[in-house]
Amino acid sequence: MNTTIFNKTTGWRILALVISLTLFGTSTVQAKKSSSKSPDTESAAEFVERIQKEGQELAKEVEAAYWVRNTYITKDTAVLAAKAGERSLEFESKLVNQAKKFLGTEMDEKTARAIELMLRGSSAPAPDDPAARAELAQILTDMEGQYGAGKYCDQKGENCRELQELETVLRESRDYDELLDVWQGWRTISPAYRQQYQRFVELGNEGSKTFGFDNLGDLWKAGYDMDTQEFTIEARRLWDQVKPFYEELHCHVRAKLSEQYGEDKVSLDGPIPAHLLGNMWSQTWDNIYPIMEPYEGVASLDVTAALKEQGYDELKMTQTAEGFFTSLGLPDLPDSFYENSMIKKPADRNVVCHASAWDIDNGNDPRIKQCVEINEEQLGTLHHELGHIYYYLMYKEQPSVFKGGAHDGFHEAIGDTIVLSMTPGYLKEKGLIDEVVESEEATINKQMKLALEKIAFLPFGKMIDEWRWKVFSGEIGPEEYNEGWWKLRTEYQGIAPGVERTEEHFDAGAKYHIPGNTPYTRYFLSFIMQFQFHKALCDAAGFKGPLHECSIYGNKKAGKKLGDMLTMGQSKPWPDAMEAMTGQRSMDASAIIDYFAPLNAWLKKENEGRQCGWTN
Ligand code: X8Z
Ligand code: ZN
Repeated sequence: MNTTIFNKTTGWRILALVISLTLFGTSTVQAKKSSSKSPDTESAAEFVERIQKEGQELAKEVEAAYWVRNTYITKDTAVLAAKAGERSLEFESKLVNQAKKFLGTEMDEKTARAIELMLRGSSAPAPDDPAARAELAQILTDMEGQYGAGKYCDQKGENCRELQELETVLRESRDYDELLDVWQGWRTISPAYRQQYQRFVELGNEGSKTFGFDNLGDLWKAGYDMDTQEFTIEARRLWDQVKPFYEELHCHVRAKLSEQYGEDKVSLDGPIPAHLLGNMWSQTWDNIYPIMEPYEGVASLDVTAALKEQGYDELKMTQTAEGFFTSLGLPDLPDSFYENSMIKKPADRNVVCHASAWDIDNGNDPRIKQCVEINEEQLGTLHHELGHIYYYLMYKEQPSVFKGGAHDGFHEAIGDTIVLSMTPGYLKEKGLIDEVVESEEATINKQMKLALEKIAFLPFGKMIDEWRWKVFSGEIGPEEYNEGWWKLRTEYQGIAPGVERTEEHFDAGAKYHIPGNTPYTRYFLSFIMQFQFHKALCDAAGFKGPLHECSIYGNKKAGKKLGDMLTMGQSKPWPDAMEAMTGQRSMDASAIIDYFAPLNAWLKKENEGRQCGWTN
């Protein structure tokens, strides 16, 4: 998401580079030699100008190829996308070699920032070699396509089901064996590209070395305006802030699931079977809220039922999300958004259904791609995607090198911040619930539902890249991908597979962002920062009560604060954007902890006498 040429929120963006900031930070860029001309006599500023122009030209072709590939998976679109990817990688290699020549030369601050950004942000750098570039582009195209077209069929190869159908079972069924069957079933799609992933790691690591990094993990960590070591410590600090609360939630959920499925299936001191949490990857648990509901029937918040009853379709869902943003004083979406987006799953072809937002034609043709279903979760995802779109629209006038989130976690946090304002009061106004019940019990119910989404996610958000960082550094070798994966799943999330897993499997690969090669720490950061942002916007709106009751819907002051931050793009280091929005210069989990204070206290009481925690 950071840099220049091609922007989409998930997937294997390859046109941007990362070089360690410790090596090539602004001050180094500005220091030393007094000449601002490269050996070719082009000044740094002229170089930046030229590259952005060239990049925009190339982007037209690349964007078109990727969009078609993602919305129409065939052998032919694979050829087009892989070719486009190859050309991007070639451009990237050229760009980096040229940009490096300016390091250590004198230049103005803006140009220095631009060059710094050009030299960081790639999620898949290729070795500087045409054959390796072609191979890398091919592998990435193939893996994403295989995931997108993945299906679980019966033993005769019939009755095939796609991911969304399997997810519905995970969401709705309470039958242990049926759940386990679809859970295993989806994981039959990924062993096919385990070898390719291994090769991708080799190529990506080699590419990272060309740019001054030991491995791809270090390169990814360099996107945060701080030293890579410092970033690792920072992420760990945030996790430590929220971990005790997660453990309380885990303890309670395990006890309830044990009541539901029996102690023989869910032991009271071990990890929770991964297929019982209502989600294919156990990443959010709000689908099992009905089992967890603290006070039965109090202030029922069945938004899904209301959406269905009221005949919401894909368009109305999208317009509802847009309506929140415009209520803040942000602009209407351009007509082209509705003309060109894909919001409905096509019946006749394979597409990559995993939702994403695309900044096509420099902010002039922003689009989303989402196989919208009519339920509450998808309404949330639409707000999430529009958060990306509004970022694109607001930083549209920035030079293309500054188009990007302050860091990638910022980009992920915008839409989710808005969703935190979808309070019972807001839902009532939209006719999606009948009445707002105000009581302590209602508060606990609502917080439980949200915690099952937001708190349950945190260790998952953290462990995915923990696994990749280890894979990239070689600490987890190719022969132990699955063992390493489950070790981290158990350590962080306290979950375990309900059936034996071996190195024949490739369970990491059954999560989109692995074959799609999208870094994941951004979501961990986002889930923490969105509460920080929510608090700041509620302050701007002059809200005085407890944070979980605040909605900024319709508040122009909050909208201005948000809009101003979005407009900055990545023109400044992220602490500046954070300060503009919150007055703080660092990421901080206090807001998410404060927000959930009532539930935290309730859980502690519930867990009295229970043995919490698990052993690996
Ligand atoms: O991938 C996404 C978005 C697109 S950027 C739909 N998310 C993560 C996921 O689905 O795993 C949003 C939350 C986490
Ligand atoms: Zn996103």
